[in-house]
Amino acid sequence: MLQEVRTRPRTGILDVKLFIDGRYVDAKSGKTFSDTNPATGELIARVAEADYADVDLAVKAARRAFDEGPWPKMTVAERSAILMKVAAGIKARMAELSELESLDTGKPIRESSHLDIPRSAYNFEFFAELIKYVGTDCNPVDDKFLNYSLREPVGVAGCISPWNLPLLLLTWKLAPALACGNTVVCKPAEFTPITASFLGEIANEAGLPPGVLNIVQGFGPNAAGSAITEHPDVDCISFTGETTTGKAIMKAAAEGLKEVSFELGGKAAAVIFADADLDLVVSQTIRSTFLNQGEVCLASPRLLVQRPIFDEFCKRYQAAAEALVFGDPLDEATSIGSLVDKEHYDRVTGYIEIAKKEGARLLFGGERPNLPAPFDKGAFLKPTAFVDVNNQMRICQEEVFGPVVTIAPFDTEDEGVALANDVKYGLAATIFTRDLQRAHRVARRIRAGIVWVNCWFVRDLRTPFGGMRESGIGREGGRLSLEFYSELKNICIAL
Ligand code: NAD
Ligand code: 6OD
Repeated sequence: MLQEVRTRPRTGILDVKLFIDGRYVDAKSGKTFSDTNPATGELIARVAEADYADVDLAVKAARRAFDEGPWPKMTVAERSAILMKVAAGIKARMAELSELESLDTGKPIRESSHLDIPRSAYNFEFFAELIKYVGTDCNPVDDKFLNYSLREPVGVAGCISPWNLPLLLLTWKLAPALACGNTVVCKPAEFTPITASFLGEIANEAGLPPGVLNIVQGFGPNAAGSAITEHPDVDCISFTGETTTGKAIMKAAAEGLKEVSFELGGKAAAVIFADADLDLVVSQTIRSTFLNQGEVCLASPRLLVQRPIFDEFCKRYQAAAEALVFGDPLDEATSIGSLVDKEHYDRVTGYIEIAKKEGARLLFGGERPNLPAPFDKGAFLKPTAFVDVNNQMRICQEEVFGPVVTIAPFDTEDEGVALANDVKYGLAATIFTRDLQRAHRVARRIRAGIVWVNCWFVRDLRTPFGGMRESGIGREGGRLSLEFYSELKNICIAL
């Protein structure tokens, strides 16, 4: 089976197929698309390109596995044990998957091997464990009637994920969906198809019945993505990606009144008060702006700094940003890698030009780093910061999704909060202060689903995760994920 999926990294071009009904298959049309390493521009994989016909096969397989197969009927303990084996299968391939995730995205290996792949395994462990402890209510009316409720799987879940944390964000959906007893048709992003394709062989080894997990590769609009969202036999849709895509998917889902869970774009602020610990602020904002090349929905590309420390912050932040190490993403010493793709690089650098035209002043960055071949052809971009901005500029309002930030001063707490809230997004925010009362006060006033105080991207999978306003619909995490992927049914018994 292994040979069908791909050859080994750096020994040839990978052959990524679709995984339908427990088997690796080509697209019915025979079409493939190219997947390149963005750090070098080299071709790394030929990927089977699914369209409506392939998605229909995948949905039929998932439907059959749900209606006739053992998966939804298994005991929770049996399902949990299989999902634990999936986690073990990911862990057993930790080095290989980390390397492939870095090759596919351009991210440093130290991130894929410490964040992406370990978290992907943990997503399965966490939900395999959690599902064992959820129960439902019983409401006895009197001695004549008894109500009890059951949580049942929704059916076939459609899961569509983006390219920035490919396996992490896909498994964040798959693990709870499967734990609840659903079957799944999923589609990874077209820029990053590789690591997801391994889940097929891992699932087979773990004993997941055929048809329970189906992986289609391909594009979004009018292609594999739309085919999932429009398919009448897909019962719910979990999507992570851009806000505009979320709007298109919502329209498609409305036709079948499918439930949706959306984790969408962000434009978070870090609100930095003058009393904050500046060493901590610099180390955390360097992470929150340049981790994963700034390609993180939770990133805080709007740095709002109280005026007394503005100049000092800018100086120290610039020094720390310029100390980040570019290089081969597979080198442990590399701390900032390549953007995901040349097309995305053009989009991000386009925003740098827009910001200049709008009158923002470039403080640092804005160009490619000098790198030796073959990385001279990669989509690398230096950490970039603009000052002298006003909040109506596009660079302050639109999601750039790259290592490009704005730094703006504020005077009062009210002003800091107003600036933080003055965007259409509401995913995350970070507050830096030593004043406990202010921290609580400001956290409550910020319109975002996730607020970190004196830290960033600290995750506990039990906590609610999701965005307000144009950053999403619904919350996932812990029991909330299990609620999305299940239907509550009440049964009333006359005694
Ligand atoms: P994207 O919306 O372009 O694509 C995401 C996925 O949707 C891909 O698999 C794509 O093929 C598919 N798709 C695109 N159009 C579709 C359509 N019409 N119907 C069905 N599927 C479709 O997003 P991206 O560029 O891959 O990812 C970056 C975006 O994701 C950013 O906006 C980022 O903020 C967001 N994101 C959000 C979170 C979160 O938790 N809120 C997490 C990660 C990324
Ligand atoms: O940690 C998570 O569960 C999560 N969904 C992270 C999203 C990061 C966005 O880029």
